[in-house]
Amino acid sequence: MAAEIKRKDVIIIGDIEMGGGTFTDDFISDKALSELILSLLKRSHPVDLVLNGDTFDFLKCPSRIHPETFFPRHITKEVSLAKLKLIYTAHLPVFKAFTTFLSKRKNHIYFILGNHDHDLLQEEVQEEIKRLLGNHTQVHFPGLFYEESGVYVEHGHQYDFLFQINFEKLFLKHKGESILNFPFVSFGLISAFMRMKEQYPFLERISPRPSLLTHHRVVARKVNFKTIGYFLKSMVFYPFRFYSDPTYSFPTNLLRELYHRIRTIHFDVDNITTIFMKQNRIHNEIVILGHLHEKRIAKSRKRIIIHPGSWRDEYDFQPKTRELIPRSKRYVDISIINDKSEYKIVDYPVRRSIFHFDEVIKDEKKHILLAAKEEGYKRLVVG
Ligand SMILES: [Mn+2]
Repeated sequence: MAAEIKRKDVIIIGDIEMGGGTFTDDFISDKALSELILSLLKRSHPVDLVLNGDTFDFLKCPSRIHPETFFPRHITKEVSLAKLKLIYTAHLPVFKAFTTFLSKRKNHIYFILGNHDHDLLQEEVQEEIKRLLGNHTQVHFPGLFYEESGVYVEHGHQYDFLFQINFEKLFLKHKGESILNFPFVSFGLISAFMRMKEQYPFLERISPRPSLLTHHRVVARKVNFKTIGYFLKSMVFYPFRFYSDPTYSFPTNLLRELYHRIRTIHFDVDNITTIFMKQNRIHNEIVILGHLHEKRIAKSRKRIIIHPGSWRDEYDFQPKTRELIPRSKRYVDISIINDKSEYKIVDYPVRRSIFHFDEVIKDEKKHILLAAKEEGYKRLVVG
């Protein structure tokens, strides 16, 4: 009797970062992403679609947009649900593509936890996503990682000192309500930087950040001023002013780290690949990480670590020409045939033009809209 061939495909897409359609939302590739998801329907064997963290940008999503955007610090389940509603409205084509993808019973979606979608830890949010996708059996929230036949997928923020989630204390109590226990830096981002992101929405899409800031002194000064200001207030003022508010308690071990970062203007994420390898607890052949928004491959004799890059709208700054080169979107396509895994890193074609840095900083909002137009995305909030 001939052995039956067992095949399953695993598609990994990370750091999509769908937000609320406002100027703090950096995802505009609805058209490309939904096309890609729908193309998976052609496959006759089962497909696991693994969304490797930061699928949603709850962190930079306001909880309401009228009469103006509002970014609360206390994330109750109601706040998370209000944000999810905005994200759903702003990115309907992607949700519809997920739903259609799930219409085949053999297909599954896994939402892995990232640091921008910490809100997925709220059970009500998981239930609401299942409801929005019209499916309660093929939608999964496995937590930090996905594992299957030698393949290991994790977002990677747990290896990033500044964005680690404290799993010993996932929730805080505030005024009798349960709220998400964000890392100190995430609370800081919400309170100190969202208004700035609205004012300079394009800058944060450009890499590398340190060299960029040397070309934009005004913003560099503001970033440093805000960081130092928030930091000082967090040490000497907030703990007293808001003594009953646990989101203002100050983690002293951050002091040295942040001081170092301010001095070196180091606000990019840590080298999580190295930290991951040092911890060396996972021995799978194919490891996919996210969080770093750039393509990176680390190969050894026994295994490969792949960072496919993000799906947000991002650019590489060319210092010589001062051009902004759009980064391409990528996913990892793994086929598992009789427990043997093979991977492909696939570039998804999105046609975009090159912007000029000096033009962009003259009118960032105009270029945000221009980029969206090139990808056929209609923003929810223009004003
Ligand atoms: Mn991340």
